[in-house]
Amino acid sequence: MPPFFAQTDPIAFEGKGSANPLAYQVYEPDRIVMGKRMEDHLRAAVCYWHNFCWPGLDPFGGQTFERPWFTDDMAGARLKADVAFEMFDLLGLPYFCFHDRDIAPEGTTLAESNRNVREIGEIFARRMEASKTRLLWGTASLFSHRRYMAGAATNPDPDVFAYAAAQVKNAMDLTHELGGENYVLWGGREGYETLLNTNMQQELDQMGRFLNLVVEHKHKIGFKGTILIEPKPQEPSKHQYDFDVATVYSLLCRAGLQDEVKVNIEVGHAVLAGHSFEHEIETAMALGIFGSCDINRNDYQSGWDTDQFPNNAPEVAIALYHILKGGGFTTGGCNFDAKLRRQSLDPEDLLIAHIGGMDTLAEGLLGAAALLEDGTLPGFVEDRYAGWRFPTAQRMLNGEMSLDDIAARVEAEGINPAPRSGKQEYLETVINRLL
Ligand code: XUL
Ligand code: CO
Repeated sequence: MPPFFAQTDPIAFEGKGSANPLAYQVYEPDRIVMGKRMEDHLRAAVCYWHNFCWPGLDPFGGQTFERPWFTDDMAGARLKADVAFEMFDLLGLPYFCFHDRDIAPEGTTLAESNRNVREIGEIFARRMEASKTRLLWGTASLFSHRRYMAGAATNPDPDVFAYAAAQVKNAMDLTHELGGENYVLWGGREGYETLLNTNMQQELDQMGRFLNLVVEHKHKIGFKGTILIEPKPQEPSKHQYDFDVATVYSLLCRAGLQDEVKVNIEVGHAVLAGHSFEHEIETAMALGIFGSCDINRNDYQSGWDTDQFPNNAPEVAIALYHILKGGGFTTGGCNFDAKLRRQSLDPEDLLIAHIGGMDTLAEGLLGAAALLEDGTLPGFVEDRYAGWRFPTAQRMLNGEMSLDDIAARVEAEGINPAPRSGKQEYLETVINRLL
């Protein structure tokens, strides 16, 4: 096969002064930041769907990209797999992610679809022997085919639930065999369009059982990776049951899975939910369910999912500050769930987009490290809560004191708290000084 990209040498680090768009300016995989290699901090992944499957359509126009593998058959799927690994190797990034339907066409039966997926899985296994790129996560598309228009796990038809479960089993088994480090569930249609035709309690019961089936299967096959749910508030469903991190936590508690499943937080989904990305990260950290990130950028005006490549380093720095402060990634990483704009037609645009995204992540990592190493921000927060270290405060927190006991103490000691400044503007100047 002739190469798809004109670029044949792996993308090199050339430093900040370089005007070469096909070189990293900041991302140096081996550079040590806070005792760890950049690559190991960021654990970046290339996604299959936006790069190799999305044809460039929008609601008003069709395909803009012309790719030789857009043939909807197994020959195209094989070519696509080869080009994908060509790109992974050029970028030198450590991970990739895929949906089952990204990698192989749907057959006329599930058995045929599964065989198609497995055949491409064999190509992946072979290519991974010669490539440094590993699998961050696999997933199943339970939202594209019309059978899923009313949901997969939450479909009113139990046969759709069964079909989805069978599809997930195949995708999980393949993810496990390829050494995937996580398995993701994004429930694009696990929600509803109108309550006029929806039994919400029934659908939540179905969703809880489906998640338990996935976790049971994970243990059965000995998959050591993390099961992740990716929250999103709307689109394609009008109302989704996995709206944001806090809503996912309630779903997990309802299903008894809060210690088994974590979240894959996407920047754009946080924005669509009316949150900041760092709010979602910190919520997950506080609830003990932080897993992984889909790194991208969303248009702040549009109201839909724009999946742009990140290019705002200070924003990324603040998010990574919260991730590093919480201990960093374990099995998770930064998956570029981002796509080119539909006018960016050239093969090299795929490379340039990832290089720019990686440099933004690397710059953000350096910023996050600066915030942590300076210590002003974490120190300020620690100080703000210092009163809780005293034994009387601890007794209020650990349940040793009742409302009566606390009220009696306030009276006996004449407690009359003096408010202290939150110093937001000062802290914002610290951010501006360091980033
Ligand atoms: C959709 C989305 C998905 C998930 C995987 O908005 O983010 O691509 O990341 O299904
Ligand atoms: Co995503």
